[in-house]
Amino acid sequence: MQVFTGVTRKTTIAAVLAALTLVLATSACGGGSSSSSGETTTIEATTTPTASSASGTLEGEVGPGFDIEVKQNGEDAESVKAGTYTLNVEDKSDIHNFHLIGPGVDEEVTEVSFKGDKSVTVKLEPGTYTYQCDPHASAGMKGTFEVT
Ligand SMILES: [Cu+2]
Repeated sequence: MQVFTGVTRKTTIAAVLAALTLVLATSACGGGSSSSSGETTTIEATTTPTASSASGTLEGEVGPGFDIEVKQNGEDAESVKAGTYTLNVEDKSDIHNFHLIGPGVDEEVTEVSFKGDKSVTVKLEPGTYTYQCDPHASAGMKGTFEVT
């Protein structure tokens, strides 16, 4: 390329065209190779969940017998990452309620007389959370899980 730039000034159109052709060829070639490496960064809009705070779903169930439980991914919730969760409660009895108590949360999701499904959003912070049926908590109708 340097050789041509020196010459172009006093050369014929043909030579200039030849030089241009060469420049085009070179730039095309260079463009081709640079496109693989220096290609404009296509920012992919992949929604990466923020690693700092988890989110997800917890399943609560109370009744029809004297049972109460909270599950995550189909297993008894024992250790849950801090974050915002949708808590789906299935209350199968009108003699029990579902009450979640812990750091920042004191939520009676279903009342004793209520029977059916209810969903709430809860923000869980590190600590111990207790879920219980209030009328029968003293009889052991309760459980806990840790939020880390
Ligand atoms: Cu109960």
